[in-house]
Amino acid sequence: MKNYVFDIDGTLTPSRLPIEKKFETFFLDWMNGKNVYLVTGSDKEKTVEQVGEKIWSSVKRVYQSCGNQVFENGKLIKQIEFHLDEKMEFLLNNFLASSNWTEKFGNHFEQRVGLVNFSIIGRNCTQDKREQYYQWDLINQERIRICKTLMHKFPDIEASVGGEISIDIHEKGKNKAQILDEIEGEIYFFGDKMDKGGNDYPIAHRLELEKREHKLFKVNSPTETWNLLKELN
Ligand code: M1P
Repeated sequence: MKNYVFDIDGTLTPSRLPIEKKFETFFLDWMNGKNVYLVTGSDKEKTVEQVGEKIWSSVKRVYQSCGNQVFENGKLIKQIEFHLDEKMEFLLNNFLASSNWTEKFGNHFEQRVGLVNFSIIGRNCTQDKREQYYQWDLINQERIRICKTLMHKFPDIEASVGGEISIDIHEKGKNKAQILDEIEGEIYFFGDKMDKGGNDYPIAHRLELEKREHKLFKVNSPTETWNLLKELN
């Protein structure tokens, strides 16, 4: 049987925004009789807010914090701890102080279960500023640079670019690919950050490396995901 695995931000919903109502209705119907999994760097609260309680509790498993906290049919079945140490925090605070992006809005470090989400602009920014930072970062590649420096200085941790304004940081190897150990059979994976440095890359890379039966659907928007699902029907 096929297993359908979906990233959320940029794949099922716009980053940090709710799923389109008509897509939600379509998706709930499409899911029927299928093995569906969600995997995100985000936490339960944000995910429920974005995809809605119905999708969140109807899928087979939800892998929050890149798989460091797992819910099965709505019940918590696994979680691991991760915290930044003082040296890591010091380095990130230096990035914060020296960034060429000068507008800061607070909530730069968000502690999640098994993961820390870090953002230069700060998670309290407005939607408008979020979009401005995203466009600026596409040109300036600040988030990629921070991830590379962090991993170079601290080889035991891993950092990757997830949505539009932040990076996900966790223990080395505790990336999204860990979910592949828990799913048997063919995998259809939908994600928007499958390029190297993105938080969907470890799944795409491992599937290709292990020559496991799979299909990758690299999308640019939730609308593209929706269209692909219509075609798959
Ligand atoms: O899934 C990765 C990240 O996606 C979003 O990131 P941003 O806020 O940078 O757009 C958020 O849902 C974030 O929590 C998550 O880690």
